[in-house]
Amino acid sequence: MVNKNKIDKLLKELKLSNEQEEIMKRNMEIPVKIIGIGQTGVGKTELLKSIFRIQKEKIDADSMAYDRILEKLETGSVKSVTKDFFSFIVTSEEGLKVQFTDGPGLGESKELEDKYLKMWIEEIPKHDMLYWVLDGSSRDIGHIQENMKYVLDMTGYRNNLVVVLNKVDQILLPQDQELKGMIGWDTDFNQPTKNLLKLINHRTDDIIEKLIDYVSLTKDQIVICSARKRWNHGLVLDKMLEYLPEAVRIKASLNREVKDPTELMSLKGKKKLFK
Ligand SMILES: Nc1nc2c(ncn2[C@@H]2O[C@H](COP(=O)(O)OP(=O)(O)OP(=O)(O)O)[C@@H](O)[C@H]2O)c(=O)[nH]1
Ligand SMILES: [Mg+2]
Repeated sequence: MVNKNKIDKLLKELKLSNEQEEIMKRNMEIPVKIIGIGQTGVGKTELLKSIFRIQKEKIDADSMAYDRILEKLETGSVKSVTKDFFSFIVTSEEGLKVQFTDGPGLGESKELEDKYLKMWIEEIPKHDMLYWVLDGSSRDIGHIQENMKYVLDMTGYRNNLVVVLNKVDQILLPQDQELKGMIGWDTDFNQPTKNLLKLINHRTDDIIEKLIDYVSLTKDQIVICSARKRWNHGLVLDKMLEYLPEAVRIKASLNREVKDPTELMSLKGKKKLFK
């Protein structure tokens, strides 16, 4: 359910016919659509599981059967598990509906990569925003730079992209530090130790620099997390909402308990909200 009060108030202000109002109300129920891409095994599916508590009551009845979603959200450390595209809709506590699409990972083999890239380029434009998951513990970025540039050139999603550096819990401390008994991941507090955080920042600065130069992204578009440890994943979702196209972003914020941005919008702008 979207936030009825705010929306009814807005509709009244626009003085529309009943028919127009019906269409607009229906448009407001359309979920915000988000899609995540990345190499196989980087944690695309795990990230989805960490962002949402996939509970029966939160899954939209008409999106997909709950058991089938769980089956689809399988993760695996040995071979690639996600074979095709599938979407499901989750409704947040404030009533924001988000449709997430997961898909097959890139880089499994040369033949599959070309086939999958083509499929992604067809699938991405059906969405409001794209996020790209990277293994933050790997330095192998050359191939990803190329894929990213290609996909962004083909789809034009540069300004509606968030890059997620996942698996930062797996970055290893230098051996001399380890020998001194220092640890990377603090299991008591489930967060990186100061030493690991320093390393994470160093590593991510390096990746960021390479992406900014080659793919023309900004530093602000990049966020770090560990999906498996459930660390920083909340920030990932916030960042995604931040990079939605403007009209969709305001539609999303209408459903969240934040100050209402529509108060300061022109009538023309308000009408656009319901498109
Ligand atoms: N340590 C650690 N492991 C992770 C993290 N995220 C995912 N994994 C693990 O990495 C493996 C692969 O994760 P998936 O979510 O299946 O990866 P994927 O990107 O969906 O892979 P495909 O479906 O093959 O494209 C699983 O064993 C996950 O539990 C993380 O942040 N830290
Ligand atoms: Mg997967």
